[in-house]
Parts: sequence; structure tokens; C-alpha cells
Amino acid sequence: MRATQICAAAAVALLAVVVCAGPASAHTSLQNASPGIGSTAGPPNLVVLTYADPVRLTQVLISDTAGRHYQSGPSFAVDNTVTERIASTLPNGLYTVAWRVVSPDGHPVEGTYQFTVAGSTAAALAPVQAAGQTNTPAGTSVWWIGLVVLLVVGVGAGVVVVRRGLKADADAGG
Ligand SMILES: [Cu+2]
Repeated sequence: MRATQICAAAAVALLAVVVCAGPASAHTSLQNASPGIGSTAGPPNLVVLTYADPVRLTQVLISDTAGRHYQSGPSFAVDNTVTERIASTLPNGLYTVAWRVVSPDGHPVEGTYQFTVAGSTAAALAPVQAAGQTNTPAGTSVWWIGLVVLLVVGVGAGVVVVRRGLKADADAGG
């Protein structure tokens, strides 16, 4: 009985550690960015982000102050470096890069930074979002919904297995 209680406490503690170490924790970190963080320069063709560790499942969104998105296709990661193409010449203005990556330890990390484009020849209000291009929802919720779904499915599967085991025992005993 005591061993069971200790195991349960350990399981709860482990779950608490996993849940508390949320996406905001710095499991890896952004080391360098191009265009530079807070920089002002001509329109870039690419956003290149360099992290402290190799990253995977990367996502980079590039948006202007009106919320229009300028990234072209999915980002791609090679070791510590993530690259995102830009669909067209950016007009002058302030842009936000929102990134999300998964650390080597499996934890998602995300952040944003801004840069300014100056000296561009592109028209200021050019409609740049291609038809069919979808914007992903902002925020961290997608990761946690996925985790919660996995936990619920896992618990449900466990309950089914336990019930089947009890039924089998009852059938064998009767
Ligand atoms: Cu971590």
C-alpha cells in the first residue's frame, strides 16, 4: 500500500515537472537572426534564425502591422539554423517574425522579434497573401491541446485495458 502511494506521488511530481516546464522556458534559445533583431535595412529575401541547439518542427511567420503574412512555404531547419523564404519584396514598414521550434529535449520554444524595412521599391499596400495560404492560430495553445489530447487518449486506453483485465479475471473465476 505504501509503495503504491509513493509511486503515485512520484508520478504526480513527474507530471508537475513536465507541465510546469512550459513553452516559455529557455530549453534552447535564439542566438542570431537575419534580418537582425530591431534592425532597419532593405527588404530581405529570407529570414534566417540561428539557435543554441539543433531544432526541429520549426515554424516561422512573418507579418506586417496589418497582420498580412509574408512567409513563403514552410520553414526548413538544418542543425541549428532555420530558414524561411519571403514571398515577395517587402514594402517599407515594421515586421514581426514569430517563430516556434522544438528543442532537442522535445520541448517547444517560441518567440517573436521585429525588424524594419526601409528603402523598398514595393508598393506599401500590395496584396501579398496568396490564395489558399492559411494563417495558423497565434499563441501557444496548439501545443498544449495536442498534449492534453495525448494524455486523455492515453488514460482512456489505460482504463479500457484495466477493464478488460478485470472482466477476463471475472470470467475465468465464474
Ligand atoms: Cu526542455
